[in-house]
Amino acid sequence: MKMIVAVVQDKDSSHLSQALVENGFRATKLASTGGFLKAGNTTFMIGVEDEKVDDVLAVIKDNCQSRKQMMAPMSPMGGNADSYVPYPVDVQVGGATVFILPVDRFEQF
Ligand code: 2BA
Repeated sequence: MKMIVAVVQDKDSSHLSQALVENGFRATKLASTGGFLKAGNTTFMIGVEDEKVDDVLAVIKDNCQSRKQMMAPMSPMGGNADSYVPYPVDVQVGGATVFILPVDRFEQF
């Protein structure tokens, strides 16, 4: 069994949840925040049998798209001056960042 951890943009999360349910996959959604943009995103935890991993990846790929996101200048006041960006920049945010982890044991009580 594998645990698929997928960080996706909030805009794609409802389509992805619906598609996972329609394809018979179980998932847990966690509200998360990107460390770089400090914007909300959604992290999916999807436990699946090894042979279904590619099917889940296909569903994720079909439902998550890469987009450009504007990163506004951030004031260093009260924040960390090291991360100060004095001008707006476009950042390409990926459709999904996916980690596939081995599961030692799975129990449900
Ligand atoms: P954020 O950390 O908010 O990053 C948003 C986007 O900003 C990233 O898109 C990337 O294009 C850019 N970015 C991130 N760190 C950067 C840096 N140090 N310098 C320049 N540009 C940077 P993605 O790579 O598609 O990542 C989307 C979200 O996926 C991330 O949001 C983060 O929440 C998660 N993520 C990405 N890589 C990760 C990793 N190795 N471990 C854990 N979470 C990760």
